[in-house]
Amino acid sequence: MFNHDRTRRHVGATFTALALGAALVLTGCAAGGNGGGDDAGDGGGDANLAITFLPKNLGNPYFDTSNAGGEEAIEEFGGTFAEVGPSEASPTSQVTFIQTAAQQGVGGLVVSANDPEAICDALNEARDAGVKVVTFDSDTNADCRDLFINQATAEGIAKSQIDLISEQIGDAGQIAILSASANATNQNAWIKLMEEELAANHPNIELVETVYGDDDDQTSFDKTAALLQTYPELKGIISPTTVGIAAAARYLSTSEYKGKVALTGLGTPNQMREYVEDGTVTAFALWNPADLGYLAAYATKALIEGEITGEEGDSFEAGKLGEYEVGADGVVLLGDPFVFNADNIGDFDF
Ligand code: RAM
Repeated sequence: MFNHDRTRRHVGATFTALALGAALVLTGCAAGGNGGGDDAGDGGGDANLAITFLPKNLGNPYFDTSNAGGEEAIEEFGGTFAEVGPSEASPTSQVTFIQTAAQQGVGGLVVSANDPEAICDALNEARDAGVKVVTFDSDTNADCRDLFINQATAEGIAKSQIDLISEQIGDAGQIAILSASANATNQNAWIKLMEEELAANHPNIELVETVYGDDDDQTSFDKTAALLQTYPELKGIISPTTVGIAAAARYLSTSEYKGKVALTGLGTPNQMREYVEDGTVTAFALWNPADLGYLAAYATKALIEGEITGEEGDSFEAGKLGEYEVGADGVVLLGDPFVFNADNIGDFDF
């Protein structure tokens, strides 16, 4: 499912995106001026193709990669890319960034939400001011955005997580979940479905606790240590966050639990490679974050240019990814989750 050449290029693009995003913020150019129409290049007549990406927080390689995909798309269609974001993934930390982008007159905002409700007023004010709002990765309530670009179905993600841990612990014993922030829309949806999948099909697996590392490396590391101390019988940990799984793997890899307590979840190949190679982790899943950002950018363009309104059945072209259709509740689906293991991890570089 991955285009290897493209994912390789994105690693280089990641640094470019960060540097460019920082430069735009520092010079106050993120919005492309009043309305930004002049900056839209040849991408659609008078359309304001100044598009700002707002991740849950900065400094997470997952979002570096997804936003580099967005930047690639925006360059293709002649818009202006910017990235801004808070240092902490807390419920309201994105509000001021949304307000600033709206004041600057961007044409579109692409947001991964830390909370389904907390940024809604700010997003709707931006929409009232003419900004198209697309959530990606982690949604808000559906009435605060025009579209949600979903990486994979929540059911598919939840099932892949439970299948992986169940294979790794022989379908029996205690497990825990190390999540991102407590309000994260995406992780909470996946966790709820994981609980349902456990109840329906895995009677011998007991979920003892879900803890929150806030998508912060040190907090996630400390929560892993605490879990292992609290539950001496623990057989496995699922961490459905790229920050959490990498921190948990780092803890396990030098501990007495390495190879004894299973760890799976959602991770990036580059962050997990050493832990797959040293035997701490056998398999984990993800989608292609660069494609997610790329698709979100093209969807935003289609909204800005009035090609779609976000109605079910609307369809649009997403460059090299081809044509996509809007489903129920304004959701566009990227594809299926993908499982990484020792046999294939060498093929990926993001
Ligand atoms: C982290 C973030 C993101 C999530 C991935 C799997 O990077 O929480 O929202 O989709 O993990």
